[in-house]
Amino acid sequence: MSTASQNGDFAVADVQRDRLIEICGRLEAAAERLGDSGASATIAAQVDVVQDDAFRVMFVGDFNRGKSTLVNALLGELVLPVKAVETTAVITYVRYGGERLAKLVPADPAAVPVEIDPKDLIDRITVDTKDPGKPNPYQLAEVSWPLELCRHNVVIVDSPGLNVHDTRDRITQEELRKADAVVFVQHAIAAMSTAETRFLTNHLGSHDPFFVFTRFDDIDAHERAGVMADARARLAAVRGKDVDVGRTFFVDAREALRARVAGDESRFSSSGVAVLERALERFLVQDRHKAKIFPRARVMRDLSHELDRSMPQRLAMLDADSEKMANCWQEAQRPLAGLEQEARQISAELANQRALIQGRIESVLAEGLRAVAGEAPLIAAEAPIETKLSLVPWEVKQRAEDAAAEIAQSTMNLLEGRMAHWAEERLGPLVSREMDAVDKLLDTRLGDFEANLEKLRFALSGVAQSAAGADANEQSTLARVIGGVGGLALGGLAGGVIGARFGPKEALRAILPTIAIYTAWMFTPFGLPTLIGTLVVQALWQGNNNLGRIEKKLRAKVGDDIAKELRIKAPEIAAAAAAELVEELMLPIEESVSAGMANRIASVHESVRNAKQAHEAGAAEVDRLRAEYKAVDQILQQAISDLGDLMDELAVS
Ligand SMILES: Nc1nc2c(ncn2[C@@H]2O[C@H](COP(=O)(O)OP(=O)(O)OP(=O)(O)O)[C@@H](O)[C@H]2O)c(=O)[nH]1
Ligand SMILES: [Mg+2]
Repeated sequence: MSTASQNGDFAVADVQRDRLIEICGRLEAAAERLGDSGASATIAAQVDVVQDDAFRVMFVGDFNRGKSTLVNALLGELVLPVKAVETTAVITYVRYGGERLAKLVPADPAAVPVEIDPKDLIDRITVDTKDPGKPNPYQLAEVSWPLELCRHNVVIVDSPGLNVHDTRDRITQEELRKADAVVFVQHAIAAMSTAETRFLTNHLGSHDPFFVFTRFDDIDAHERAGVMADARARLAAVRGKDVDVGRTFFVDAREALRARVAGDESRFSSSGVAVLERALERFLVQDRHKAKIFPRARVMRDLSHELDRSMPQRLAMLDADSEKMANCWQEAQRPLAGLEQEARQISAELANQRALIQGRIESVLAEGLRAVAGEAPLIAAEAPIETKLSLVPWEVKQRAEDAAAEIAQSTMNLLEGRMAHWAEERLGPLVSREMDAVDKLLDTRLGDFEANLEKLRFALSGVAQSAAGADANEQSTLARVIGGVGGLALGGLAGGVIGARFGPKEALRAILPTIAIYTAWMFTPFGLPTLIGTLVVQALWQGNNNLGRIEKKLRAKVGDDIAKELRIKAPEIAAAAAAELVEELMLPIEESVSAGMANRIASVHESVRNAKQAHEAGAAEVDRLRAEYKAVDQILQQAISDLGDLMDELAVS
């Protein structure tokens, strides 16, 4: 972004990220020196995630709205294809790279990605105007470019125009789930078309998009204030609340691109894109940066506390003589077996919970689909269409079929919107409640597990664990460490669910794409028109010449048929969507909980083995290990304090 700010906010965020990585590096080494392989693997996994974690800024909108022009303007070069017709055919990621490279990922998962000359990129990812519907052989283009903006871990995502091809729309919707910031691009001269309104309602409900209106240059100066007010009012009508003025931008994207290419910063500034750029930057380095870094820092601090608190027990095991150790180990066998048993039980309870949640989501979803199906006749009676019925003999059938197809499509579109709304109202809160319940279950059960683990460690060392960190309210429970680490490391939707709880909005972001994909499947029209065309022809044959009445009948028939068909499909769709949702929400949690408990048990074994080996090797080795533990303790204390500083800084900045 602009040179001045590059050295500002992004630099601060970069430094904080690097500090977290550096502290994690020290912690990993400390865990290794303690011989705790589970902890060191956990920390290493966190470092990998923090290192790869990018800010994804996704540009979406109908075709030809200026998405690629805007992205190029941010990049300062004509990297992506820009044309006055439907253009972008493939989702494109732009990342930082020292060299200019482009890679195409084939749609066929068995095929390997191909490196291409970036100059050829435009040819390869541009829609074939002779056959726009032809699927592009690639599913993704990845561009590396030596751009300052992307150096700060920003990945820019350009997407194909919406509402032209179903498959491209579907890919875009999936991609939205991963976006940190969404830029919804429209024309200032015709903001919020029916299709755009639908997209905003159905797919952006859980995002706070940046709204960009291009082609502001096409509007006469004296009309501009009116156009801006109108666009904002339309947005507010759909969002159901006033849209933050700071989230709407009226720009001349083409001018911005030209100015950037010419290196003319003042022209770039007056294009309006500079303001957008700064707003995006602020959002990324403030809101998103904190949302990404803070929970990781906290989980690392909790883990450091956990390691630190085991220190007196480790030392006590070194102080004991080998005969006493052997006795303790003997004594510890029962609690150890108990702990293993408990771990199995907790895993089983989670699996149980998953089945319960799946059942609940399925039944609520089926109920919603049926309710929406029930609205089909009413909606079909009013659905807007353009085709007019005709009595001219050679037109009758075709017109009737066209009208029926249009009524069906228009009804389906409206129903899809109802479904999205319904998911937002009912399913979002349900999922967030269920995940809260999982959170509580983990709190209690992992709390028990932790208490038993502590008993075992006490049996082995004769020393109780020291109290938690200085802040009593921040006392780390195993649930928080395991839940936090697991969710975050897996990067899954579960990430924020435990440890740092998701609210209904995040739950929605997690479930809406899945619901949209399944409802789209449900609302795919199903061979209505032919049948209905014949019906109308019959009515006319029977001497019914009142077109108004015939259209009414046609609408009633279409509405009833849609309702019937949707009711038939509802149970199957509800079952499939619930299964997929629950798998995405719960499996990462289950895996991290099982692995976390197994790690704790393994760590007990490891600490006993280390003490035993030292005893066998003799007094010198025991002294060496004692000194080693004390050194590691220092490192842990320092890391805890450094993480605390970083968290304080993140909290106030
Ligand atoms: N006058 C004017 N033209 C613009 C503006 N933004 C984009 N254009 C032009 O609009 C056309 C479409 O721009 P693209 O960037 O290809 O649009 P897109 O949204 O990426 O289109 P798809 O890839 O088809 O989805 C190009 O001819 C641009 O030069 C603008 O703000 N003002
Ligand atoms: Mg484009």
